[in-house]
Amino acid sequence: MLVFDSGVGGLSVAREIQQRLPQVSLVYASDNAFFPYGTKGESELIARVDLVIRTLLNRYAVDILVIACNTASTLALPHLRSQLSLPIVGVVPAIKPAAIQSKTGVIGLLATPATVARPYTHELIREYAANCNVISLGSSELVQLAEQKLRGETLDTTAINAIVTELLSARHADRMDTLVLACTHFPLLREELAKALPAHINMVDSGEAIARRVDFLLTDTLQQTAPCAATHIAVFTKATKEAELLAPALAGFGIYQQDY
Ligand code: DGN
Repeated sequence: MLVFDSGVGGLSVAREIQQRLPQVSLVYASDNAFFPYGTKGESELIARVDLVIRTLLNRYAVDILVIACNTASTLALPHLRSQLSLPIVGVVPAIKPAAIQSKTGVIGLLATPATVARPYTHELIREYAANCNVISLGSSELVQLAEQKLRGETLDTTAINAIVTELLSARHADRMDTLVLACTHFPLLREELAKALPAHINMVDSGEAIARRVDFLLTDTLQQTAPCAATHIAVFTKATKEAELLAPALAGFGIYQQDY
C-alpha cells in the first residue's frame, strides 16, 4: 500500500491504517521537494502528483493507493482515477460525518486555503451539509506547525491560539459544536487545538474512516496472501536534514531520500 502526502500530515492517516491493519506493508511517501501543496497552481499540482505517484508505482509493488492529502485529493482524484487502474482512496474533508454529529448545525472547517476554496469542498457542503452553517478557515501556518512538531521543535502556541480565535470570531461561531480537521496535518496538532478550543467543540477528521475503507478494499487480497512480516518504508522526494529529524516520528520505518 502507498500512502502519499506533500509532507508528514499523511502520517495521521497512516497511523490509523497501521492500527487497524498492523499486518499490512506500507510505503509512506512525502513529497517534501514540492511541499507545501496549498500554495501551488492547480495544473502544476496535478502534473506533480501524477509524476511522483507514477515514479513510486514503478518502484514499489503497490496494491492500493491512499492520497492522504485533502489539498491533492480535492483536486487530482478524478485525474488519477482516469489514469491509474489500482484502487485509489482519497482523503477529503469529513463534512458528512460532521453534519451528522453536529447538534447545533454550526460546523467549523479548518483546512489549507486551497482546500477551503476548492469546488470539490463546496460540493461536499452542498451535498451533505446544506442545512448547516459551515464556517471555513484556511490556514497554511498550522501545516508548518504540524511539521515542526514532528521534527521535535518547540511550538509557538500563540499562533495556534490566534487561528482558533479567528475561527471563533466568525458570525454564529458561538454555536459551533463540531470542527472538521480537513487537512491531514491537523490531527497531529489535536492536543494543541483541544487546549485552544472551547471544551464542547468536537473535532472530526477522516483518518479512521479511511482506515475502514482500506480494510474493506484489502480484505480479499489479504485473505489470499500468505502471512509475512509487514515492512514500513518512508520515502522523501528530496534529501534534507529536516527529513532526518523526523526519524523519531517514523520509528519502525526504513527511511529513503530520493530526488524526484
Ligand atoms: N496535508 C495536506 C492536506 O491534507 O491538505 C496539505 C499540506 C500542504 O501541503 N499544504
